[in-house]
Amino acid sequence: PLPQVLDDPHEVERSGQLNVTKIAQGGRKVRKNWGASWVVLAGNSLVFYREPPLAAPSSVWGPAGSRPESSVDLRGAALAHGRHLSSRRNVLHIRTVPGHEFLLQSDQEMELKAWHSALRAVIERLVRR
Ligand code: I3S
Repeated sequence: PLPQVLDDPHEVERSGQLNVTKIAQGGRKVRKNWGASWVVLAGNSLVFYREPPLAAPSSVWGPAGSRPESSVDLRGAALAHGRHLSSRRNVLHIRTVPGHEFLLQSDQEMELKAWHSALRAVIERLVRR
């Protein structure tokens, strides 16, 4: 039989540390508050954790018992470069259907490009469903 993960709608597409700030909530601009988060892209969600997982790859959902700080539904989300929205380099801008907007940033260009591709692929796949 195929490994179960291939069938799992919550298969983790990507996870890693990024600098994150919310810039709008429900269409209303909010003050930036950049901070490092452990970010997990899985299923139709982007999930933010305060801390990276402690050790095992099986704990990509965060340390045992840890709850995400927040989570957004990527169905219908818009993804764009965020360079016009920040002085930082390598910035992505995500706007969700309910009007929550986030910037994701990494000092490592390749890392941010990989996130861009992974997010674009997931968002496109969700559109086709
Ligand atoms: O888009 P802004 O307003 O230029 O963003 C900067 C400010 O939010 C600033 O905070 P306060 O003005 O609230 O003190 C942040 O410290 C900066 O990091 C923000 O700009 P960057 O370019 O880092 O996204």
